[in-house]
Amino acid sequence: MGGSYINNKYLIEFLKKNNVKKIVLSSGTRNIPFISMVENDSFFECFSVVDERNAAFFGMGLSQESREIVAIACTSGTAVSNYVSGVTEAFYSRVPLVVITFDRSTYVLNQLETQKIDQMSIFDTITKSNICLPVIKDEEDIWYCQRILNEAFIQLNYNGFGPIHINVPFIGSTNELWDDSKNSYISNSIKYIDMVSPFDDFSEIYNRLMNKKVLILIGQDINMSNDLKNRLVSFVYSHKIPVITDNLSNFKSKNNINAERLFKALDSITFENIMPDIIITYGLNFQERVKDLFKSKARQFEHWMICEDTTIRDCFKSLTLIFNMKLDYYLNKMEGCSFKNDINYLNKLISINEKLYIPELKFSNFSVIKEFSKIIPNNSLLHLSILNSTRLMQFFDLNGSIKVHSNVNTFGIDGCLPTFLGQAFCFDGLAFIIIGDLSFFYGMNALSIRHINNNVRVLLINNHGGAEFHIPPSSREIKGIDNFIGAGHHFSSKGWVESLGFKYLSSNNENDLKEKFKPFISNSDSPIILEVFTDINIDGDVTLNTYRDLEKQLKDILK
Ligand SMILES: Cc1ncc(C[n+]2csc(CCOP(=O)(O)OP(=O)(O)O)c2C)c(N)n1
Repeated sequence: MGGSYINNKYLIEFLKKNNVKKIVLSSGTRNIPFISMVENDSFFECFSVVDERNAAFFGMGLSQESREIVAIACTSGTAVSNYVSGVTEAFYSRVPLVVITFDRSTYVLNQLETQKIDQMSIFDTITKSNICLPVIKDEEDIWYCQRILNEAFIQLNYNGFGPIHINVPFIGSTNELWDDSKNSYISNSIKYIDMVSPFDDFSEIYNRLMNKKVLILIGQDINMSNDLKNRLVSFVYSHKIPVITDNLSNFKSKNNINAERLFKALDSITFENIMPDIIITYGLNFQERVKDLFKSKARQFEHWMICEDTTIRDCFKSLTLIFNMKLDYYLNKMEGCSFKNDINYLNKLISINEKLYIPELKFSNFSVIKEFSKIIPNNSLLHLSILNSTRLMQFFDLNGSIKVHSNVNTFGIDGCLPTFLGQAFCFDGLAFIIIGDLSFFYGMNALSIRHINNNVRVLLINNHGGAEFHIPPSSREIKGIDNFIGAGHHFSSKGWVESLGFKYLSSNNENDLKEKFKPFISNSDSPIILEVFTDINIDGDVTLNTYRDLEKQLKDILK
């Protein structure tokens, strides 16, 4: 089977795995590889219907009476258009059809190629999933192809039945079909993703956990009730599971491991010391470095995700199981499970976590955030703006009563200030934002919103540019970094914020800052901004040196 046809091969494996035996085939060229494969495979029962309009209705009838999922497959062009009436009826009749359309290369749309139309837009409103397989050229294509096949087949019979559409571009010559030298990607195993619902029997899950090293990772979450938090704490204690978290997880337990300190200290070799067999994730986004390191070991562990919707988020390229349920259902279902993690694994991670520390820091954005992390009052709200404000605060463990937000999902510097002001308006207590100067000046118009209460506190770290771009060594190599990349400037917020009735405080050194923090964290009859000036190059150096220090600390700990 030639390289261009590997997507066909994967598609056929997914048909088999989902027990799709009946296939209605309509004659054509682009589907020759597929037809050759299925007609010579005894698993399939093939039907020939030349007219695609009849083929779709015929397939629907087969499915309705046999109660099986049925596939229909045709060539490109108006052959596909003729499927529309049958697939529309199947959609509204909730019949599980796998609609397979073969296609020319997606690059040649509108290029005067015969039998080439836009096949993806045709089924938008009448299928539960509408995917176009890649032509396989490398490992990334293999991962993507299998991921979207998993996505589509899960939709086929999840949350009600209905058709799915799979478009398969065909590139190359049919002669390659018999050319064994093009077999290079076939050896790759197929990775299926199982979806488990609260109604399923969990005994198989219990078995899969036995004798495995398990880690839990909690991503961004601001909605977990205290009751649920307590139940999750009991769960991780009784099963002896370490929990990787950051401040945005808004979850505390004695098994917590600080993601930022640990993962900044790890590299892909030292990571092997702590790699689990199974990582269970819950919540929204995770820190970048966590994703990078897990991806670097893709498929050497299993990723199980607890998640209320059916979107496949294969962020470590290792997803094998989705618990499609709320966290409390998951905890209920796990009540009968006697699994216990290797206690040495838990202890090792806790001990590393206790030993890693942030060294003494020169006055910089990092040191300002470190000092602030020590004094932020309990029961406050804290919004961390993109980028260093979020990243640097993650090195410090905040008190569990502080509610921590950040727009880390779209990661824009545009919305930090107005999002925070909305949150502060609804929050009963002091509300803080830590924000960089570019993010601040981007959103400063938001400060003129009339709905700002006296609980608002803005900690503006002004290093006159994007410190992100000043972390060496890249910053040293890029000439003129301040012109456009780091967008250097000499602005201050003073005039603007005072004109709006804010109390303005400023500082540029450690001792003075300690003094300024006192009114900043106290009640006041106006909102307050504290603008702290740091040096952007020192900020970059301090950040890099801290990363290097953590890496060294970890190597010493692991010796
Ligand atoms: C809307 C938007 N535009 C551009 C970016 C790219 N970007 C990421 S970080 C950053 C600089 C942020 O600088 P600043 O707010 O001063 O924070 P610092 O890195 O100095 O802490 C930029 C421009 C983005 N994330 N969002």
